[in-house]
Amino acid sequence: MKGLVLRSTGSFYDVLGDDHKKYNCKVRGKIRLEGIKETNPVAVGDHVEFTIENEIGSIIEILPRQNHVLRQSIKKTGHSHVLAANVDQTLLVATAASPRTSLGFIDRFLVSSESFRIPQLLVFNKKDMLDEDGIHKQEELIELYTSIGIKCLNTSALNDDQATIRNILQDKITLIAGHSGVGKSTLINRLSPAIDQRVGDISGFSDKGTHTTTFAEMFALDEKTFIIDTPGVKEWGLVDMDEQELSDYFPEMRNLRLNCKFGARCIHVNEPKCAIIDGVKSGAIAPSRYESYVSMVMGDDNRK
Ligand SMILES: Nc1nc2c(ncn2[C@@H]2O[C@H](COP(=O)(O)OP(=O)(O)OP(=O)(O)O)[C@@H](O)[C@H]2O)c(=O)[nH]1
Ligand SMILES: [Mg+2]
Ligand SMILES: [Zn+2]
Repeated sequence: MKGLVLRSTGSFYDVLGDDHKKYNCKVRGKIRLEGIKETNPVAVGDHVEFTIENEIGSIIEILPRQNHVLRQSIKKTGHSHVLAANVDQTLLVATAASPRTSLGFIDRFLVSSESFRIPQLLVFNKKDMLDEDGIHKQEELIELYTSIGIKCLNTSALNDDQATIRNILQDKITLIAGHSGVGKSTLINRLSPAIDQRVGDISGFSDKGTHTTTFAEMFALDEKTFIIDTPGVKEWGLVDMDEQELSDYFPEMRNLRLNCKFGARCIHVNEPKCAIIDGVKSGAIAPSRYESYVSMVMGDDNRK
């Protein structure tokens, strides 16, 4: 039978069969994947072929992927983890309230999705917790990210009805990511009363990064609309990319960089007649975005 992987715990998988029933599956034997060093071969969102014997399912094949979202494992260098496969868009839940999302984190997330050619959405949550100054700062951020072509929303997952977000999700598979405690599960519960994801209590997540959600899990909002809740992360490690390639994943730099004197060899850090550095001076590129770029190109991308 064919099915869709809804949840992975590392050794067991919940698979939604073509018969609309859920099966608990294991992986039988070794499943090979096109030369990727991954710590988990089967991912949420994978379409698989499986057999059932004595009520236990065995996944025997992963069908070709349209794409995947990889995260560099912070502990084991060189290893990456497939967060999900076959994703239509990614949605980052961020907040200027607690636990505050740094711009470095937002930019790493956007670059990562862009490198897998997956469109991104930014949802600024917990607006009910902001004072006037906070609201103003959040509006500036929305202006900045909207100007580089990213769809942004400002919300309170706790108080607002989520009709706008619901519309943006329609007929797509959306991966939802963000720090622990920003409100991913709260938002998901809001989107569908049938979903009842555990939500952390305010003191629980604090700064220790205790996760309430422990495994990525896919939920259906309707037959064609799926969302994937993921455990909160402290850092967004970038998967190998070279210096020259990085500026391609900053939409506002992509075209400008063609005018650099050193052309494709320019990494836009201290080269003369660099169109990107000029762009920062003229205001075409936001200083915070350039700062994120420099920290990524310098390779300290796992520390912010
Ligand atoms: N005031 C306020 N609190 C919120 C809002 N959204 C979520 N919270 C609270 O923030 C806390 C964490 O929410 P969760 O939904 O568990 O966060 P999460 O992103 O799923 O966290 P992990 O599963 O650990 O990654 C809970 O106490 C929520 O009630 C919001 O818009 N406003
Ligand atoms: Mg959660
Ligand atoms: Zn340059």
